Amino acid sequence: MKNAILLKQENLPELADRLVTPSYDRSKMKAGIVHIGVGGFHRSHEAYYTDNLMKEMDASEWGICGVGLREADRKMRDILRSQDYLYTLLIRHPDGKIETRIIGSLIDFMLSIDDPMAVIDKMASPDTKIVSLTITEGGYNFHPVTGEFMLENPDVQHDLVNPDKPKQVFAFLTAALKKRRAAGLPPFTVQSCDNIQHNGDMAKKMLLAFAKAQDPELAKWIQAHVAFPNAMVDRITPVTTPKDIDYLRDEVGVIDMWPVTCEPFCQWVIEDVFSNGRPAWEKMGAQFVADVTPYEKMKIRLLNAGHSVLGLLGSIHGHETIDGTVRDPLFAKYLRGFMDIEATPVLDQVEGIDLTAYKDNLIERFGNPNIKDNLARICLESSAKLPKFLISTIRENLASNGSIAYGTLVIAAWCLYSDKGVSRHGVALDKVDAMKDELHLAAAGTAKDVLAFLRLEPVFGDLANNPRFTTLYSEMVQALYQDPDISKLMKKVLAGN
Ligand code: CS2
Repeated sequence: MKNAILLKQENLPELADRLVTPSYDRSKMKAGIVHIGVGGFHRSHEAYYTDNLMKEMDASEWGICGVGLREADRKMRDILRSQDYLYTLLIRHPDGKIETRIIGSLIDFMLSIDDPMAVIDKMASPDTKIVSLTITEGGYNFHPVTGEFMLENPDVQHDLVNPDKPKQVFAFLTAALKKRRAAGLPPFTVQSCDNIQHNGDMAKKMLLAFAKAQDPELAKWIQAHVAFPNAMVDRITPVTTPKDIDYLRDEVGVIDMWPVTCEPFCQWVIEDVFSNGRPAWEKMGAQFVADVTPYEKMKIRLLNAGHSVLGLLGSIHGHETIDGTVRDPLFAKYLRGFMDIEATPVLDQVEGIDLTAYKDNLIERFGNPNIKDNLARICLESSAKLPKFLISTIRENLASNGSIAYGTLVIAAWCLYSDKGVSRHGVALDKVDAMKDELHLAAAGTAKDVLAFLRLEPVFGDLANNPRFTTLYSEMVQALYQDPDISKLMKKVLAGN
């Protein structure tokens, strides 16, 4: 292999012989989008669609300025800055083919902790037309049971009295919208790209709650003028590994310190309501629809919940990746049973979508042997994910007298996972969760009180009071504590249906 070349703007002409590079003039680009939360997913999805568009037509007003709100974002900022905000996307196909392309749509990156005012000014700039978000399910600061904004959060309390030095996202949006209104500028659109049903409505509710507490007049203006399109986003994007970096250096000849790997599949369904214009993403395959509800529910209750089913059961069993787990026939059968018997009956019909084909395709996507999606990534922040992905399905089945066994076993496995934190072989599991301590404490009470885990009201609400659920859960959790070989219980669930 020829000498590897550093990923930088000035090296793009030379790199063009080795991989696909941005063919457009990056020097002319302005940041029409400010994006909060630049992780792998933003870089494989929104930034990818936008890069595609830039290749196709003049979309220079839609460059992206990334924003990080946490100290943990510094490394990404430093690496991207040193690479002129360029990075490589490795699209790994199931047959082993790897497409490599350099994405050029990201043109800047700011860290709010270094200079919060600069971030507010950027959002308030006339160039900015959209502020998009991937702040994770937990980032919206809503109470998991009541769904209300949690004003008592210490960061929120801080932000209410420090509007010029905010910490959390809703204070930045509020401060920037205030400036725009004062300057007579149209508001930007707030575009959520997180896996939450009605993510736009959720962003709106949270922002209005904060703005109302800080400036009720402004809240009214936001309510009347700011658009919050709901959207369904989809592309499986595992955590970048050193192997990705080595592959690019050794096989492709580009030195990129933080590339992104993803699957070929990509989907974005968006409601077409924008307050200040939008890129023509539909030219690149995004679907603009009047109502995204059925699409988002289908995706969250099948794909994300399917991930959680494999993630928690697979971790306890000693599997490591999604593809490895779904290739185990027992797990594949269980996943399909969960999807067909528990998730599908509570879904709405999606016009033009064949749910059977969608599920077949999901199982194929999960099985892509070149996407090594670690179960640890799937299980992280389960306390924010499961209420949305899985517990809602259990709840709806309880209401309609539908089957709950598949989902209930996942909750029992989550209890064991939170309590013991090891697979059945005794290998430690990597637990990352904002509620890690509460989860552990609650789960550890199981020996004395079999429903102890369910008493974690912010996660389970009143499920502990539902006799049909608690009877089954108690049986399962007791059996699992006696013998952590989850496959036995999985077989039992399968046999019962
Ligand atoms: C995963 C998602 O976070 C999770 O548990 O299910 O990150 C999933 O990979 C994406 O939503 C795919 O679009």
